[in-house]
Amino acid sequence: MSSISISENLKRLGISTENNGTSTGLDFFSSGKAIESYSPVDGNLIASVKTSDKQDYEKVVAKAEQAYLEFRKIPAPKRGDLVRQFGNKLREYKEDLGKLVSYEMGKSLQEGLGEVQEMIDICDFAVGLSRQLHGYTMHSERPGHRMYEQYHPLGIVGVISAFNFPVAVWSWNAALAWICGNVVIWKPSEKTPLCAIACQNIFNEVAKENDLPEGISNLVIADHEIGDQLVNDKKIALVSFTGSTRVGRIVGKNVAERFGKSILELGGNNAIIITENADINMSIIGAVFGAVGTAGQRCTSTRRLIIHESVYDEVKNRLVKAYGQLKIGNPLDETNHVGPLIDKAAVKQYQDSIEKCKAEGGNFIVEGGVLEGDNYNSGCYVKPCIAEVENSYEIVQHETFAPILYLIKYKTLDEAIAIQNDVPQGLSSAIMTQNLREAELFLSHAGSDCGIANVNIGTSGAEIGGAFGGEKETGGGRESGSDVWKYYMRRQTNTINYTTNLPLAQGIKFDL
Ligand code: UN1
Repeated sequence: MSSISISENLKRLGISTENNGTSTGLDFFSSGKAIESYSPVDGNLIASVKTSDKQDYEKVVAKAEQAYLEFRKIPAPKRGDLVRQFGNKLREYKEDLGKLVSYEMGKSLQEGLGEVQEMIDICDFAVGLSRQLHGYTMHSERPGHRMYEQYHPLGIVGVISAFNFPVAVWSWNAALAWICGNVVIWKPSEKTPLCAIACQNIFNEVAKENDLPEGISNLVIADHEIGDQLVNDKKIALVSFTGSTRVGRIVGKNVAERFGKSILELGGNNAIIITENADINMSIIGAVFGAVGTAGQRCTSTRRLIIHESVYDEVKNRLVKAYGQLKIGNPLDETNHVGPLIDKAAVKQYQDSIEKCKAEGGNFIVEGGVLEGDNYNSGCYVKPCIAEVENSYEIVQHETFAPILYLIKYKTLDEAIAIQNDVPQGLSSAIMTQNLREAELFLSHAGSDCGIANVNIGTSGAEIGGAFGGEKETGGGRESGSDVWKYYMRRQTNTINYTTNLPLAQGIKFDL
């Protein structure tokens, strides 16, 4: 593979190959060990990054606390204006940031640009929302009284994000948190620190141009020990965590223990039901993009296809043909469909899952394998594969972050829905059908048990306007659109007496 030049993009994003790290705006607090960011695209070292230690973390929190006292006083629509400016900067930096996402994380350039677009979209959404943070007014049972509720900011919002969406997930949280009057401390994945530094640098430009105090957007590049510190820190009012169910279980428990709030976005095990009334062309495109897009490393990736017996062979044959046409390679080359996995540990998990699936009786109709040779020097490129399985296999019940697609045959729609729901996770789901009855049953209370249920759309690629998240082991959290902003605020009920008497509620008499 010819060497990829990213240095100009890095320069424009304010990233040097040294001296990057934790930042509260202008100040850097990075006295920990350095970590190195290697690209899964070509295996090259991109830059080394200084991390924060425990004392650095405390300094960042102190800055954030200080900034919050100022920031909460800025009217919400004015905070919205700052987010508008941030969104405009993202428009300017879209190419550079999208390319960095693609190079540091390994997703296709189209998807890298799409991720930055998702950031721009949430900024636009948050700007509008900054004038709509409204509560209800209600009628008091007492004469001459008024009752209403209002929403106040929480304080410091901690965001712990994963490598697979190294910029967008933070922005969903940060844009809402900011318009709500909070300040944010972001601990990104150690696998994609440069994407995070680029975002912080872009925000810093807005902060500088508006004379904002340091500490509204804070970045902590650090290992999981500092992540634990943040999770257990009473000063962090809300922890928004995206990652595995295993870690999310600990985060949720520890935050609850100290009566903090959490938003958990954990594993998915997403299925598409393809009925006998499906548009097969559309189903194939939806299924293949869902399964191999981002090399199967989205939490919304399609992992299972539940196919009606009457169209099973047709779908299977067309999938085999489609997989035969997939081009795997450098994700910055737009003729390729599939890029690398994030690192060699992910490759090992992919291989182990294939072995486990085979041991349980899985029949691979498209074989997997690790690619070798000049174009695959990083050792992170794998072949997307397909296996016929039973839904009950242990490995099928489990989320493997890799392009492994499982096929399951069904006879009745009730059976298909039961299979779709019979996994511990509950993030995204879809049905491919042109039949109204099938679609409505799938969307009804007797249908999909997931946080996201689509008709004639795949499982991935949700728009930011809806609430994003899932049920069961996916954690129950919601991020981005709809009324999700309420998670980032505390609700207060106010009752005001404008009379000269003090009547008590519930008709209680109390005279002195
Ligand atoms: C994730 O994989 O963590 O719906 C987020 C999607 C994207 C977000 C995925 N909009 O696939």
